[in-house]
Formats: sequence, structure tokens, C-alpha cells
Amino acid sequence: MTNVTIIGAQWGDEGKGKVVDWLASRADIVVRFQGGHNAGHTLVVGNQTYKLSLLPSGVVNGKLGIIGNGVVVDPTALLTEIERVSAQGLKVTPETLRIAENAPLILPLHAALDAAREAARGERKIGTTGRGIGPAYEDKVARRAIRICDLAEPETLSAKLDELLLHHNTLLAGLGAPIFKKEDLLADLLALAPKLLPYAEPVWERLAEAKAKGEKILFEGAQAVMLDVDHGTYPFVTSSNTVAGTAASGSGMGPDAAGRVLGIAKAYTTRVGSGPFPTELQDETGQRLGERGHEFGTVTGRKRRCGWFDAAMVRQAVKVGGVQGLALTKLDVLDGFEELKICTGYMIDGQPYKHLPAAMAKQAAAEPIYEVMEGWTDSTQGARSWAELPAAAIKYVKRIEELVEAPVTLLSTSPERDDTILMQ
Ligand code: 2SA
Ligand code: MG
Repeated sequence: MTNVTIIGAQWGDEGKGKVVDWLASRADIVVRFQGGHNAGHTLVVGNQTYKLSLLPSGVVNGKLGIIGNGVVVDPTALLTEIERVSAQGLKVTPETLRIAENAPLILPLHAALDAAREAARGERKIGTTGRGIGPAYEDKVARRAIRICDLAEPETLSAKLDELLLHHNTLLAGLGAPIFKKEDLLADLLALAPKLLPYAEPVWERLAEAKAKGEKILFEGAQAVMLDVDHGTYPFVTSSNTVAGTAASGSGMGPDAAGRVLGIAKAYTTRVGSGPFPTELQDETGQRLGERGHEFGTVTGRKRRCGWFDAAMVRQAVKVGGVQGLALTKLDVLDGFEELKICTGYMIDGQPYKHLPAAMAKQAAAEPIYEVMEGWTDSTQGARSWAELPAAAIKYVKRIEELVEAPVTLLSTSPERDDTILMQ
């Protein structure tokens, strides 16, 4: 039994939640290690639909959930989410959820700065989720973040708020946004402290014990490799590292912790927010993909941009993300298309490329080079074995494997937990 790490291999919303839920039944612990409540994981179990943002998807299976130090935690969002899923019958208590005591907090001033900056950027906005993720990570790296453990020390909290407000109020005022008062923030945080502190602990210790006992850990990535702050389509990225290696640093374990790395990719491509998207389809075909795939953001409800599968990009994500096997989701959305295109590389300023280069103008200029594949008319929806798939669908999956240089180990044919085909 090895640990498993799940990461997105495109720009997010690949269906990581479903795959984590599917694998969670075989794990003892499910760990979130980066991102925050910008993530949106939809799980469909029987006639219940759960929408999770900050909580590890394992809570649906009654597994121990851990929010690691690499996550930025909005305390109000967390408590609201706990209330919401509890109303749906899930049990989330300090026995079933543990949070790293050194996890940095997202405060209302982070969301305010996120929004003010996006407004100031105008046309050049990143298209963030507006949750304050970027500003919270900036504070962590700048060594002024308030962490969960600070809630137990009112004097530390007070001194840290002074430093934080000096910085943020200057920025907010400069952007013409309302500033924050220390007394209000302090009072709010002190009121949240008794609700939050029961969840806090050195989770690295619990994870080390789990490792010693041979327990199986499932690491649940959020966002995706192409949104990684180093390897993604910078600056149109999120503010954390989303690659598999972050499972270790974002939870307090060594580099061997990640175990087997499964990348999740949709059978086509979507993206929310701004930034380059070479295979984007701004025509009827794109519209059709969006409608068939119900492509709207889980957190913000934003319409997702849609396009053909980009094998050059997924190959890149496989390499930099450390992906050993791919789970391909939403194959059924492609049912009924006469032909399908797969991007195998790009033409940029008259030059062919096998990868998406790092420079902004080059990324923006990338034109996809396509290979055309035959579509299928039969339905793949709900297929639970290889034998139930039309020959053209098998060919499509096999071609993707070749191009991205990773085996497809799992195929998902509907949002339902059991509509999953294990390939090997
Ligand atoms: P941020 O808020 O600073 O992390 O935004 C920076 C970029 O990262 C993208 N991003 C995402 N892309 C896809 N899905 C995400 N989660 C939600 C979902 C998104 C939603 O699962 O549907 O509901 O809109 C997610 N989170 C961040 C974001 O679009 C920016 O491009
Ligand atoms: Mg999502």
C-alpha cells in the first residue's frame, strides 16, 4: 500500500474531487496541502451532491481530514462550510478534521485587496476567485501572516495585526479601497479563536505516526499544474505550488510522502479566469462542450472557457508535476461529436513548439497544431468497463496516452462515484 497524490493536470476543475472520493475509501487520511477556499470540488454520492471548498474530500467518506500548513485558511469560510455540510448529514468535528497549527489565515483584508487589485488591473485582470488567496500567500512569504496558533496568544495577535495593518491599509488606501480597523479585526479573531483552536495541532506529528503505522494517506491537490505559481501560465496562475512535491512541504512530511502521483485531466480542456488558452473554442463547439459538461465554477459560478484536449500542455504538466498515471474524466461529454481534435504542439511566430514556453507574449501567440480523430455516436456515459466503450473512444484514449507520455489508469464516465473504469 502506498500513499497517493492527486493533482490537476490542466487548469483546474478536472474532476479531482470525484477521483479523491473514489480513492478515499481505500485511504486512512485525506490531506489538503495547498490552496484555500478558491478550490471547488463537487462530489456526487447517490442522490446527494456535496460542494467542498476547503474541507478535504475524505470527509464525505468519514475519513480523517487534515488541512496542512501549505493551505491558507479563511476561518469564517471554514466554519460556514462545516455548518453547510453538517446540515447535509456529514460529521465534521475536531475528531474528524485536524488543521496544521502553523497554517496561515486569510482575513477579510486579503479578499478586499484581491478585489481592489483586480479592479485596478481592469482589462489585464488575472480573473482570481476573489477569495484573498494571493494576498494571504504574499503575507506568509513576507513573514507577517497571522497563523492559527496565534489565535491562542492575544498579545502576539495584537502585535501582528499592527504590522499587518500598516502594510495593508497603505495598499488599500492607495487603491482607493476602505481600510480596516485593528479593534474590529482583533475582536473578530478573538471570537473565532475558541471555535477554531480545537481543530489545530502539529499535524506533522500525526502524519509521522500514521506513516510509522503504515496508514495510507491520500493527498488532495487543488487547482492544477498549469496554475502553479512557478510552472503555470504566469502571471495567470494561483499563488501556490500545485505540483505533487508540494504534498510533502505543505503537510510537513518528507519528499517520499507523495507516493503514487495521479494527474487528473478532462477529456477536453477548460479554464476559468484570464490567461492563454491555445485550444479555446469561441464558437458553437465550445458552447456545446460547456453545455454538455455543465462548465460553471463551483465557487464563483463563473462560466468556464472550453476547448479541445491539449496534449502538449498535459504532457508538460505530467513532466513538471511528477504525474505517473492519468485519470481521464468527462469522456461522456464528447459523445456524439463527429470529429475530435487533439493539440499536439504549437506554432509561435512561425516556429513549431512541443511545449508552451514561459514568456507571456509567446504564450499569448501560441496557435495549436491539431490532429483530427474520429468521434463516436454511442454513449459512453456511465460505462463501467473498457468493453462498454466504442472503438473510437478507446482509440482517442490510447492516442492521449501516447501523446502525454503517461498511461491512463482511470477513466471516469459520469459524476457518479461508481461510473469509473480502472484501467490497470
Ligand atoms: P486565485 O483566486 O488567486 O487562486 O485565482 C488565480 C487563478 O487561479 C484560478 N483558479 C481556479 N481555476 C479553476 N478552478 C478553481 N476553483 C473553483 C472551481 C473556481 C470557481 O473549482 O470551480 O468557482 O470559479 C480555481 N481556483 C483558482 C483562477 O481562475 C485564476 O485564473
Ligand atoms: Mg473545481
